Amino acid sequence: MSPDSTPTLRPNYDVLAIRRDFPILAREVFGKPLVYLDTGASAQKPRQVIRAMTEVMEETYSNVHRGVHFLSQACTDQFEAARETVARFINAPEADEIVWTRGATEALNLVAATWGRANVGPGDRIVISTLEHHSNIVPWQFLRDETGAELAVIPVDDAGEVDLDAYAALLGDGRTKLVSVTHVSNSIGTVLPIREMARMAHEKGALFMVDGCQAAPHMAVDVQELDVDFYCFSGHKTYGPTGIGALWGRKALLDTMPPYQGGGEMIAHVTFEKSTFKAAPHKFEAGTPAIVEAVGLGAALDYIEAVGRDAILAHETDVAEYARERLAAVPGVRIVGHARERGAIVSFTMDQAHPHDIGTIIDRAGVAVRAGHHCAFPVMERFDVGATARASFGLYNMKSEVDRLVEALDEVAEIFGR
Ligand code: 7TS
Repeated sequence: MSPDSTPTLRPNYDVLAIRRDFPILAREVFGKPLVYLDTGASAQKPRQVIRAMTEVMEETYSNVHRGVHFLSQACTDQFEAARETVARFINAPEADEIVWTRGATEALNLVAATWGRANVGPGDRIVISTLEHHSNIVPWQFLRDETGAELAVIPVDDAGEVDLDAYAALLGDGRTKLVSVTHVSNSIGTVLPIREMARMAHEKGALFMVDGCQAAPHMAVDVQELDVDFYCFSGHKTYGPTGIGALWGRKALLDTMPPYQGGGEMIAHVTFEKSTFKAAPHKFEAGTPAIVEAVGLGAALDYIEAVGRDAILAHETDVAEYARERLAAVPGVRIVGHARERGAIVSFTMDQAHPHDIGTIIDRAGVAVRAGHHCAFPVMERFDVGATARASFGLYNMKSEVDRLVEALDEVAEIFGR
């Protein structure tokens, strides 16, 4: 089959117009047009986000929630409007259920530290999966070590799908207090059956948290339809800035959770004897927040919605599936992860070369992929690879860029000998 390297131009999906919104995509690397296939690590930023952040700093910037003056009010309105945008983006019932965090990592740590310490004790169990990023492993290890709880792991099969029978068995005895899993695996692309898994957890009285880092930028997320209890994601992976992310939690849960950090913004009243705290979400947001970044994230989510999440998913799936097909045909390439439901991530190894060598050589051809363990050591161990090369796709990628990747891999094969 001759590869079709033309961009996927659907009636409502003009990838070339989208690319023009991302200034960095026009640059060259080592004299070659940049092919950015590392959106899973961090997404590039459209002008709309850059402009929204610049405008805040040029026109309305001030600290939020503190001043009576014009700018403080204006900036607070923008900051809180961004919270509403996040709520709408994941269909949260109320904007007050959105807690600003630095990213998914902080959101996971927040839930482990506040909900966890208040609700988990010896003999209780937290369940995660083999597919987790380290940020959905380590905070639960802290909690386990502090409380004497057990941390159990749902295994995955050779395709990279979670073993639902093993999961059911882990839930069986009713000791599981919380299940926390990724929506989409960052290392091998598996999409987890969140709705089904949340239903199973709830039937056994456990809460359900989702790390939505690799899902929020790529597919429609509806926390009410998924019927989960906590959901989090990072701004920088959703075409927004670094330093900002969001945690959604059911109001009834957030209301009963103790604060995370102490400081300004989160208190109702302070004396040296005792402090009282604001209601959620503010009790979890000590200190001056990432104001400009929150507004930037709001602009990024508006951008994603304007392109259309169903259209993005269809486009990215098309490009990623094309990549799987073309990579599988490269001699010596082994794709890791073959789940039936998969996101826009393709992880692979090559007989001839270490992933770091692959990444370094193709970088010279302008192609940026990530090489390493992807902060998911247990996945590497499960699939018996030390590392993989990973191409991860965003709404701006094209099939012609996959062709560039494959051409660059030919060069790797030449250097290392077939
Ligand atoms: N969870 C998942 C599923 C992730 O992919 C990442 C980052 C995180 C959590 C942590 O996000 P942060 O924004 O708080 O750092 N993943 C990756 C990656 O795949 N390559 O670089 C970072």
